[in-house]
Amino acid sequence: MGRASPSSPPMAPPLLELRTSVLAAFGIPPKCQLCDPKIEMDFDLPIELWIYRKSTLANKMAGMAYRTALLGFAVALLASVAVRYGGEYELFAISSKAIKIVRDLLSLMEENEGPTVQFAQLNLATIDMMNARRNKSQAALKVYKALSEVGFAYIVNIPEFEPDLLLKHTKWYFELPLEVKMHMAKRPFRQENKNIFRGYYPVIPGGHSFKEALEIGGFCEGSLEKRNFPGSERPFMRDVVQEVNVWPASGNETADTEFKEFMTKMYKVYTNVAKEVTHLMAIGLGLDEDYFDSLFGSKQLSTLRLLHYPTRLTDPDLPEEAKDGDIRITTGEHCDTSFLTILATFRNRGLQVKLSKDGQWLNIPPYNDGLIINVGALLSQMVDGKLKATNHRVIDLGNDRFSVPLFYEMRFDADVSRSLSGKVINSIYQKYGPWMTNRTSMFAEYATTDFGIAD
Ligand SMILES: O=C(O)CCC(=O)C(=O)O
Repeated sequence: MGRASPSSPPMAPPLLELRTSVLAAFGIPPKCQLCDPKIEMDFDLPIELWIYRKSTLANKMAGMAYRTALLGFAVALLASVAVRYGGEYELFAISSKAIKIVRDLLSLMEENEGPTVQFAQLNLATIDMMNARRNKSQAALKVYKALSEVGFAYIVNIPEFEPDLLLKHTKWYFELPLEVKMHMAKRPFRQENKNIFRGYYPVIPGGHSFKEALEIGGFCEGSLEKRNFPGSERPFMRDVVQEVNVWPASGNETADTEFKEFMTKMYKVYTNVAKEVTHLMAIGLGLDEDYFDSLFGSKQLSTLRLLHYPTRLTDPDLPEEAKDGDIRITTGEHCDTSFLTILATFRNRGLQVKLSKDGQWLNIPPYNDGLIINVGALLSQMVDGKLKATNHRVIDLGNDRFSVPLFYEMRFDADVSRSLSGKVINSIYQKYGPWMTNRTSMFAEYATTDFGIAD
């Protein structure tokens, strides 16, 4: 399987050499990719990365020494590069590369807690969105190949995607007092609240899933009042899953408004990316580009989920199911249930995939400026297994971790009963709404949710 050139502009050769020698000094293999994952799938997996260090005093002191040395080194580097290259553009470009290297090294140094374990790294295919907009058929082949062989790929070069702002707003939200977040909690977590499907859920202790989240949908205006099913106190399922969003009231109105506007925009950016990828995938499957469009539309049930995983280093209730030898798990092995997932992991490591049932866990390197896509089990079934819903999990590296997936989900009435070839794949829950609520109830966060009565 060949490799193509990196998707981001090549690093200036002196810097590349410098980075290699700095990494070598820390005992990190020279081929490791801290900021520029190479494109194309690569199945010989030569790269061992992610070094988990024991939490010893010596390690912490060494970490501080590294940081100090690296910062001094960065200043010296910038000065020497300025003298060597001159010219404003080069200075700017090279400085930002240098800062990126130092930042990546610093974040690696911060992962200084936990056991010493190494996993191989899986290089995913990289789909360049701007190129795909110009040349759909070529990108469609690449999407099809990646999703049929691995089930995961990166989408990069998306001008509308703003990862740094997304991370800033996500962190702002999770740093709010628990009381403010609980005010927006879904009803199973705060009985007096009216929101059931959208809103906040706190960390649930004692399981393999260890994260707090805010879930945002596409229904922005309206009230949280629901119709009751005739003769019953229970609401209609349709109203529950088409519920309006709830937003923070932090006491800082400007920040609240900025958050709401930004996340509303991100929901649109993510769902547009999902739609574009679905078009490429349809072409790759030999279908019309808009083949799947009628399943979605303005009433789609897609969920943008902001996630914060606190470290489990100090988790007093770490259960057996959250341990894999010395590894601490924050999301257990699963494949996504629905259609397509679009995921930002920023600069956070921790996502791993398993390409076969008995295979090894492989690290998916983060790609801050891009989004990861992966296939859900329902999509895989709908296309007669031509696309792969790959199992994955998230492990704890001793730091707080943030990520933002969007689960691209159909409208309530979308027919999910048959596959492309006409095979019956869902005989009991033929519409997406009831199918989705049934599946979702299997996850700990939804186990006690009453989704109401299907109409
Ligand atoms: O946080 C991540 O990187 C992955 C999240 C995930 O697997 C999920 O929410 O299904």
